[in-house]
Amino acid sequence: MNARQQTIGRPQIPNLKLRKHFKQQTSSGHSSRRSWCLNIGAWCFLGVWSLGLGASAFAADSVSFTSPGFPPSQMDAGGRLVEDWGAVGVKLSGEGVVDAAPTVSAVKLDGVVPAAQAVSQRGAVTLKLTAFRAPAYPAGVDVFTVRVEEKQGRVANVTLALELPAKVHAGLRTVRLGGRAVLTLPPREESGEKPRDWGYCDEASSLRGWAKPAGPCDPAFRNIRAGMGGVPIIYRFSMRPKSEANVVLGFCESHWAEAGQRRLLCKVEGAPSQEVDPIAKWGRHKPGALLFKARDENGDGKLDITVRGASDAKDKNPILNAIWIFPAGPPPNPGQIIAGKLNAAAKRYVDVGGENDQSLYPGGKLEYRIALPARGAQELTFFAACQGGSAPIPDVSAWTSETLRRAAREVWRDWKER
Ligand SMILES: [Ca+2]
Repeated sequence: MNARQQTIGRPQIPNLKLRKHFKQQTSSGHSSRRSWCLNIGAWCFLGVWSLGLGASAFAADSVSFTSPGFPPSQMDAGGRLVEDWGAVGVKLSGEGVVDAAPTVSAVKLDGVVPAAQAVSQRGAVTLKLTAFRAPAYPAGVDVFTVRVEEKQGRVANVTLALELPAKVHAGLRTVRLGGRAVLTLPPREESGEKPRDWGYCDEASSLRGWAKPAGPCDPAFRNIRAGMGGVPIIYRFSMRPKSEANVVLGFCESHWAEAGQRRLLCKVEGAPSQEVDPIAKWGRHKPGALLFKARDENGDGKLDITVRGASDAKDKNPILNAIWIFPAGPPPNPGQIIAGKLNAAAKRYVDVGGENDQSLYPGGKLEYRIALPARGAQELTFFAACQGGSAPIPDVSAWTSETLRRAAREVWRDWKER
């Protein structure tokens, strides 16, 4: 099964594991925990309980929540979501924003999904953090929603910064710890961060010196970006709306020796898609170039370039070595481009994965600038990896806030009816 097959479709409930887990929990559980739990219904036991066992079940210092058959996660007294990889919290700042400790409690979403919620009155705004477990195969996903509401009847500009473990690496849409995706971020467009004129906007990796081009050629052929895990490589370039350009993509395959392993689907906006097997077309270690008559088709002033691995290829990880963008007109000579003799004539020359490459967004701090109208509200939703699992990667996973919420609702309704 590939990643996509694993993460779409109806939720899969590990029934056998579920029964075993439930049995273990109820037979070994703390007696005081068990007594209140039995009072409010055994199904709730796996959902939410107060960790402060002396306190009432629905107003706690910290709150655990889960989905049937999964080990629980926790929201701590500070409203931070605590996972096996670390904790994620939210820092709010802005004019009229004051500090205040949250009230953390157990709530039910849609009347059935156990969740933890932290609410704090922060002067100009109310901050509400909600977390629940969705039964996404195989380890579950925690959905963490940050909601900011304006309360004083005037426009509010606030900045919301994510607080994460020091060792994480933030990409465009995921935060990773080592090779593990631990947090899925909302689309970067929602951050209020201004994009650069051009750059990559994907979950691919830059690999310097990966390719070993044979013979003299442009040095850009030595470096690549690679879509490990089958993620696409995506670039975006600003251009005059509706204008045209000659776009050249450069490739050099140095891993496979035989054709039929890695095939690439290349889409440049405004031009017909092209599929290429670099070994079949050019050979191993042989630089090659594909030409596209590009056009800003949707008139948004940006040219989108996407390279994907063919879904039925043995190796689904796409690679890309170089990009040239030339003015519209007669097509440039591929041999001269490969030799690096037309770089000066190009409007953009990108050593993909190399020296002059860049991300579309400057990155750095994970901050979201939120402009709230009077009495307005805004939500940002993050997906967190649970114990033994990873966060869904956009472009590979089909999970959305809506489908995760629906999956949680269905599993708890089914569980309740047992
Ligand atoms: Ca466009």
